[in-house]
Amino acid sequence: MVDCKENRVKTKQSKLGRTINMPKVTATLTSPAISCMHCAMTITGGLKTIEGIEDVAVDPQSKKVTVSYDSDKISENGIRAKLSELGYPAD
Ligand SMILES: [Cu+2]
Repeated sequence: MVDCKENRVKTKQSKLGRTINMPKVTATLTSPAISCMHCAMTITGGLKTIEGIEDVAVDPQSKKVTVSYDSDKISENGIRAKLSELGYPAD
């Protein structure tokens, strides 16, 4: 009887461990200060130092920054704050 109960608890725990999925979010921000590929490289390099940011794509022509991130680790506001710090505040 006791063994049976323990097994049930173990099964429940492993199931919970499996269902944890990373909440991946993609945000697109526009920063008018972006003017060339050098800006794009500064932004990409700067944002990638933040834990939780997985992918950064900057298009100097449209002045858009597309960021994929783990919303458990960083928020869109956190990304905006970093962009401002780098000299490229988003609209
Ligand atoms: Cu530039």
